[in-house]
Amino acid sequence: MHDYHIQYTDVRKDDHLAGYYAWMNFKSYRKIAAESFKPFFERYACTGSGLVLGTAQKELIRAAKEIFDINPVRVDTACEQPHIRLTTENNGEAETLPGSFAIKTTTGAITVTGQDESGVLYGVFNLIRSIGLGQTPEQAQKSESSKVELRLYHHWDMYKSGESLVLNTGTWAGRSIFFKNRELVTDDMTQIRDYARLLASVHINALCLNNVNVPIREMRLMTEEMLPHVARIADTLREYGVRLFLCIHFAAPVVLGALGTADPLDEGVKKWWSDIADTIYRYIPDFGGFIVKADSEGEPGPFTYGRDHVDGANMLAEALKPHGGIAIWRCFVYDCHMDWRDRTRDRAKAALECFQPLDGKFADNVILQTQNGPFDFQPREPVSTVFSGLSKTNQAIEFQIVQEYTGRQTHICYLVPLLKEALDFDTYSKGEGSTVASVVDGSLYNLPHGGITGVSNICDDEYWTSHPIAQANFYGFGRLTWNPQLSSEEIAREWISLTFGHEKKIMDILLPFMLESRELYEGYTAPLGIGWMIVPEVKYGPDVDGYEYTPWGTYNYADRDGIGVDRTKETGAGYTMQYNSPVCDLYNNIETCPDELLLFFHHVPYTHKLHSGKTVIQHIYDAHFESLDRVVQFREEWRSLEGLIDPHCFELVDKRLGMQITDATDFRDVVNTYFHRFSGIDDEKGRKIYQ
Ligand code: GCW
Repeated sequence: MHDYHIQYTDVRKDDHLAGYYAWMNFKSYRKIAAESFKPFFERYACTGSGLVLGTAQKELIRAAKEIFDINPVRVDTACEQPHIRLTTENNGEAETLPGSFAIKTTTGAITVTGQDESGVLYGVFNLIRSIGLGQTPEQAQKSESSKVELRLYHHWDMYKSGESLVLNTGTWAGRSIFFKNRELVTDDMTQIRDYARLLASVHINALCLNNVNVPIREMRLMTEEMLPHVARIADTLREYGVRLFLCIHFAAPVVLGALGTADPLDEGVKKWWSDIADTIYRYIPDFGGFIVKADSEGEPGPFTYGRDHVDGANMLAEALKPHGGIAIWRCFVYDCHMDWRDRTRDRAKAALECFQPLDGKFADNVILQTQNGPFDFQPREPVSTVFSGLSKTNQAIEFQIVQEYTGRQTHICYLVPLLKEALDFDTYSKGEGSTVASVVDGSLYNLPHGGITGVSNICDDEYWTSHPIAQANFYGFGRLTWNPQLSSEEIAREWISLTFGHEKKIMDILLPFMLESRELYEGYTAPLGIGWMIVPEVKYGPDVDGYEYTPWGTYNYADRDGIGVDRTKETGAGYTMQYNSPVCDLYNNIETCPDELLLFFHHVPYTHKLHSGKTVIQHIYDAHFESLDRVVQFREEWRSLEGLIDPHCFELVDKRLGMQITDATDFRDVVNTYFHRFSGIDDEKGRKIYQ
């Protein structure tokens, strides 16, 4: 059988290629940089002091050197010659939310005002980005802030992912940058610092170090044994204004603490966690808090002790509260021992059924974190109903930036359109305009906390993300966490320009393909919102029935007549009714349900006509043939860029496109043959479907 395991790229740390600096390779901005910036970069002034402000100055100096060959001189603020002025004295120039900044250009100075030190750093990065985008000092002026308080990149890393292939746990991206040779990195922090720089450049302000599944070695990260080392990482991240979080294991008091129980209402357990928190904050004074996967896929939780999620989350929140920490509690709670024979139960309904009754009972330093869709990061899912159903609880949305289910860092799959769909989705929970973005930034219900989090696609390779183009997902995630209003195209344009320069031909070829790529992946994998037609465990490669008779609750119910899951109120599981009006009716009604989600909500015959005018079976054939054809065509287009792109990157992408084509061909043939055999309906265009 074809090997669908992760294909790593080579680690080439010796030559720091452009890929390592990603979109922040200042030297590559030289070609486009406006001369009119130069006089300003001769000098700089800085009001205030502090660690992050120091970083902002370093980055400014680095940009001056790498873009303009200038060693800027530090002057005082009274300087009358052109200079760049950094200041945290915010007299209304910048907004007051943390991280806000303003850039203002006059003949004498470009002033970067931050509401705080991070604001100055973000302002500096924006100024430099403007240069990389070919703007003038006048065009670089702006004032920005973000309502999204928590912008967190979550490393699902583990000790074991430091060296080996990872299947069901660990990072799906490749080898960990934090755990190397089965040890936590404790000495040279250069790579982690370079990474923190990339995070801050897109204004990500938090990082979680370890996987949501927490084996014993990772449990020890929060103990005296490991904290000195963890603190070194936190110290490095802090230079760029990034706070560290850790995932914890709910039963740690039993496993590590030798208590007989992890009951959240037990006084001994409470004290144990509170001592743990005190210890952590001694080493890491700005520690962000805990992320918890509890009572989920075998991870322990409060249910064991007859308690609920409120008891569990609030107990941890109480331990963190005196230090200003937050407990992030995941809503990925469902029965993973389902019976495919039992049609009355539906995994999609589980999260809201579990958490809605608890709305309003969580402490105000608890955030409930829900995946964008009700299942598990499929290429297409409707938006989770948890965002529509809670109004009194802080919420965060969790995306998967690593391509566990979207092409395994081997296929080009630009995920920003998927993220946008979820953030722009109207929950109607307070009438029209109640977008998910406004739920998770806390503004819709005026809640104290909220956030956007993403499972990181970073690994230890020369491009950080295995596939060079997957850097765009890291970049795009960060840009959207700061400003969910940005468009997918704007972000892709920025990324392409900053990464590959300003050659028009590159933009003309790469941009349209990136914007289509998620739908292409969807097109040759699973049709119309059904998902899950993949090899279990590796979660990659075609296997239509792979999950069909498993306990995971992820079925397609295909038979000779039709396919899809009936989730309607009248004849199905009723998941549609968890949405607010009018969304519930839109999805519940087969006439109005959007094509791309049809099979998620309805079981239909293969001959059912879509809004597109095609039948379902013809759509399946067309999508599989055409999506693959487009990738093949793109490879030719990519090859026409030879000479315009760094040769190593050019070849790497070309090679990966070859793998994408091979695997998409497998998908096309397996899925088409499967449904042709089942339905007996021929492709109306007479293309080759194997028997
Ligand atoms: O479906 C599973 C993924 C796991 C992940 C889990 C989760 C880290 O395959 O890799 O665990 O979801 O989101 O908790």
